[in-house]
Amino acid sequence: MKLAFASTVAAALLAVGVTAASAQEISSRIIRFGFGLPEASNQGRAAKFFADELARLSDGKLKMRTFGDAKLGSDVQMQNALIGGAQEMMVGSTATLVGIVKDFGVYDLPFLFADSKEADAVLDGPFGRKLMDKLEAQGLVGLVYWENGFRNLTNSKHPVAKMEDFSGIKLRVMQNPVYIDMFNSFGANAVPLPYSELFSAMETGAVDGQENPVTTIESAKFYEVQKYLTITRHVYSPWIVLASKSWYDQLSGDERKILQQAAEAARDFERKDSREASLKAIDALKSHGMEVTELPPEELARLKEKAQPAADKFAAEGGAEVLKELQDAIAQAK
Ligand code: TK8
Repeated sequence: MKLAFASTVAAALLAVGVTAASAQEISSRIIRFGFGLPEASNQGRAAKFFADELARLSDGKLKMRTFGDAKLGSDVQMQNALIGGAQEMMVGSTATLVGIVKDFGVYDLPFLFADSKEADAVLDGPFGRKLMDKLEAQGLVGLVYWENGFRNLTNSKHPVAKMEDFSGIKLRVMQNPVYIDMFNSFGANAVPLPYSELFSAMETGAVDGQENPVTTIESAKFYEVQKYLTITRHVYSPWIVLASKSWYDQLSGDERKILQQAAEAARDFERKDSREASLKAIDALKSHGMEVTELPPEELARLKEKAQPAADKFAAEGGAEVLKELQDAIAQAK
């Protein structure tokens, strides 16, 4: 009798335990998560980590399907698909958000962040959150920032060792006025293009060069079509993980919590992985035949000076306040 009672109690407790877990409101959902880089890249590895983490935290109910290589479209196309509710999630550049929230151009002003420690503090702090929150009125929800990284220049024409060497280079830039102004001021001929069209543009000679972090130059095999790499570190570029607001609004509180938790875990994984990869990338690029030029500090200073009008223009066209806020946040992070 006693034994039977004890096992009934045990069973009841077990049942309570089971109910507590399933009392979490989590529906079975498929989440399409798009990005531009290959699966075998820092972006692809973190996407996979994100999907696995989401499955683990939701007992397999939140099923994230990852689509690399811009299979769901370019960054701009995906942003619009999210706004329209045709796609659930993506990770992509903040730079191409300027058409939606102009203030996002602030991250693209050159030579702002000294290192990734400063970037992490600012992006994960109140400044980064406040800027993200401006997306909501436009139909997007920002979850976290990942690291794209410090951008460097490549081209197929000649080594770039000083400002004058930019002249005559047709250079693909992101679809963002700060980049266009900045590289034109260096003397290049800036051509805005979606990332998804970049490789073939370099292959066919439609453009001579581009600028991206060394991790991307390696994983996207730009060394097959670009001979010269110059370490400029002109901009620290974040990636942003976005959700469709119309989709996100349908999620329960528990689902949102899990989504945020998984996105943050993936962010931490991604930053560590990207930083490790970027330490090895330059040697890998050399072994693929790229010629690497370091820009001396005085040339970097000249670039910085030349880029000032691009920053002034951003400030003059409504960006003064957000720029000041970012500069203050960086000063605090130092
Ligand atoms: C990938 C892009 C890429 C970015 C660019 O979709 O466009 O050059 O650096 O990472 O977001």
